[in-house]
Amino acid sequence: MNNKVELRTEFMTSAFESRRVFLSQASFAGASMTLAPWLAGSRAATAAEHAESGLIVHTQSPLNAEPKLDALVQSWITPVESFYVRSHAPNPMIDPASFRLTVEGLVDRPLSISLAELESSFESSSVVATMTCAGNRRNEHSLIKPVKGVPWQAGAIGTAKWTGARLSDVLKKAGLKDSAKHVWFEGLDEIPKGDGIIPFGASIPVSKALGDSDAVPGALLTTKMNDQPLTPDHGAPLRGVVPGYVGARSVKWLGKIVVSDRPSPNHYLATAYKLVTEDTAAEWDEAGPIYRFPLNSVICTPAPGAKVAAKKVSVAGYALPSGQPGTSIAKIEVSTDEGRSWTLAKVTSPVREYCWVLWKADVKLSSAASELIVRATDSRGDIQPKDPAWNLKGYMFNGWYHVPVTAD
Ligand SMILES: Nc1nc2c(c(=O)[nH]1)N[C@H]1C(S)=C(S)[C@@H](COP(=O)(O)O)O[C@H]1N2
Ligand SMILES: [Mo]
Repeated sequence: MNNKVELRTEFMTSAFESRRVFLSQASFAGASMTLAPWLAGSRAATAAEHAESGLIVHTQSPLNAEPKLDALVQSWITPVESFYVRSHAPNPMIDPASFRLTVEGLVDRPLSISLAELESSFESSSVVATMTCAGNRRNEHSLIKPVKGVPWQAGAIGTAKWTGARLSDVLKKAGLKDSAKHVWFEGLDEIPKGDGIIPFGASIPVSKALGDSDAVPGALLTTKMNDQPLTPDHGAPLRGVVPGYVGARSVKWLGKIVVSDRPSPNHYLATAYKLVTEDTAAEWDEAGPIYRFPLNSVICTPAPGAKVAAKKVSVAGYALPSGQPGTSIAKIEVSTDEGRSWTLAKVTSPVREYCWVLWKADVKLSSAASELIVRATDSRGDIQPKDPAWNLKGYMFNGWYHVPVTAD
């Protein structure tokens, strides 16, 4: 089964034809056509539409864009139009009617599942979970020493309600063999790499795939984001979501699952997304793949350079516990004197495993020009480092977050 080829032919026919396919995707998913077409899932957004929604567009094709930070603290659940997009290739064109998810490898019964079967044969489950790119805050990391990659500010993060089938149920239906240790995900995108083209891929340990708790599935095969059909930018018609893991493990446009005795050989699991300090074969070989995201916190308002009332500055932001199971934010602190003294912030949102919290604090400036600083501590007692170690790809930056402001 090839999810793409037939479609490509159809798309080549004419602009009218391609429009028809997109619309069928939207109506399959029951999208309301009163929504803007790119939100209703009928097509990808243009640069102008993203700019209108306030996103900072780093690259248009593939789309890499993040919201301005003040948009992120408007609500605990991030609206889709304010949700960052990180894609390595243009959105693939997928016909939802002929789409099949295949499940193969170390299973008793290989599966080929249509979207309708996924909805009718498996119980639907929802989870609120934060998605964050391993490269979030790369621009600050690059102040230590510049690195390549999308220069993300602190907006490559968002929290959504994800809905779909539990991966564990699909794997149980296929029947895992005893030797099964890792679950590979493969996207339907086509990323130029060297002389060839590869899909985006990832894998997670079987223990995580089957590790559902009462509140949180180990991983979900999602068709909905915030109760609406997934948009093309976020992986329609099907994406994996792995709560607690960096965004790169939540594969968009998911077309294939392979169960294996080893981690995926795909470039984005086997090579990229590792913490190395030198580009040597020894370092790459030794470093394991990044899975869980780190503890983090960021000030979203005021903006850098803002003029504020020295007596009372209202500060707001997000804080993310590390993706370790059972971990939540324990303490968020703001300083105006370079970290000599700290004011406790108040959490203004629900507190959940694998989710950010939003917070607020009122502080006084200790001098006419000051930096606001935030740091968080989680329930494991881990505290954000003041200055984290540099790494070659600029991943996992979670140092104290600084915002320079001046008294009005
Ligand atoms: N197929 C596919 N899945 C993908 C990617 C991609 O380029 N292709 N990017 C990954 C990365 S690096 C991140 S951070 C998240 C971003 O998800 P979003 O664009 O929905 O915010 O998707 C992940 N899944
Ligand atoms: Mo990412």
